[in-house]
Amino acid sequence: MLLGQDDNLLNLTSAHLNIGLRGIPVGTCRTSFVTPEKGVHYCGYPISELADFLPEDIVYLLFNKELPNPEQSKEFVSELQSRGEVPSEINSILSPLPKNGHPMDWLSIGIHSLGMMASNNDWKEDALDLIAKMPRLLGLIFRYREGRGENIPEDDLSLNLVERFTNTLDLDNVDRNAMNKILSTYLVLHMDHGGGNLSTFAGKAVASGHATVYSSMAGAMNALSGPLHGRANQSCFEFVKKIGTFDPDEVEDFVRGELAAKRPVFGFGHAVLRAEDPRATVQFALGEKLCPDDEYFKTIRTLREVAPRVLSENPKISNPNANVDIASGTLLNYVGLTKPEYYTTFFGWARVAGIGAQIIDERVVMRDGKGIPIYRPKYIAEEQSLRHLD
Ligand code: CMX
Repeated sequence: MLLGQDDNLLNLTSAHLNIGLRGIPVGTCRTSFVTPEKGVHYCGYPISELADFLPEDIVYLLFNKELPNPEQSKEFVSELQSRGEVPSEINSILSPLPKNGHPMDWLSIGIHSLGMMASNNDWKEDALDLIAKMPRLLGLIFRYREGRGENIPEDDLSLNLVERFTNTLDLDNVDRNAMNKILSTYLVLHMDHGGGNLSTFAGKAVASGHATVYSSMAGAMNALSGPLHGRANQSCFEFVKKIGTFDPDEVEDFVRGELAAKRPVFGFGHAVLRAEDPRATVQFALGEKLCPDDEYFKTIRTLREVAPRVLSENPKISNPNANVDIASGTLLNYVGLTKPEYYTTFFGWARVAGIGAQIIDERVVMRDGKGIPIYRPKYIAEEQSLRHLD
């Protein structure tokens, strides 16, 4: 495969340094790729074709590179159920954690702790076990962090992944079916996004030193927690709440005001996509069915009309269209998951599947099963660091 013209593979110059490896090929990805027009594809399927599948089926796809038939799907749901038990010791680890700590920090600690208790030191076993344990772990994190550590329902291992989370959460006055549907779609849409996004790359890099899947995934979650990465979905819903109107003229004034103040218009723009993210399109369609009259949904519906037009006025902005984060917070809020600081944990929950599958590919499939060596990119010494050399 031709990657460049010289024997360094690329015509690298100093312009390629200190830019976060942007555009520099590192490896191949077997689970997903992103195109400018259709966004992410999982194992060749555009995401818009997968949105209504059960999350378990998409985990199967990412691990096996093909969709399961109905029998395989049933078997895989049972397999994950059989791996789902979370050791009870996790309760005494989570319960004293600082309640004002960010939920992503709780998630990282939770995953690391599970690893100390449950790792088999086997890439695939650990990845599947962690996927199976995530709903209970996340449910417990919500409960302890909210001070609801009493009377937690037993983990019902006959349920599917999403149902096990909402069963542990056990919120009053919510439509559990609507919550399950929104979460299922959310998980499917967020499971994977190519090989080079920061959290996936970080997780694979940690795994390349043969840390366990749990340690690697805790590292990936730390990477995901940053406001420039996964935490954008939290910021996006906070932004929508701040707008406080769905009147097109007022929304336009708000957008222009944000741009004038040099603040981002959240929910719009993308590094790779050059059209509306199909994951946004799917979520808008869901919202039109579920909550067309919700005040925040009305705001994002207006934003979707107004913001691309205003952003297009700036030729520097490569994609003025809606991205995945525009609608997810509004939908989660509508079904009763009202606190934006938790939204990145759902992103993390989903990504455990994609990152887990990619870790397995890099550890035991690629290079005829030999795996990728430990990551060791090259850094060039700067003048200052050479100062004491003769
Ligand atoms: N609001 C304001 N300015 C924006 C913008 C937006 N929505 N989208 C792009 N720009 C600006 C960039 O900040 C950049 O400005 P500078 O040249 O001053 O640095 C310029 O337009 C060109 O940017 P770009 O090449 O079009 O896009 P980038 O790859 O640099 O940035 C992204 C992509 C997502 C960070 C950016 O569009 C943004 O900040 N969006 C708002 C935040 C957001 O919704 N993030 C969630 C992303 C979801 C996802 O990645 O899937």
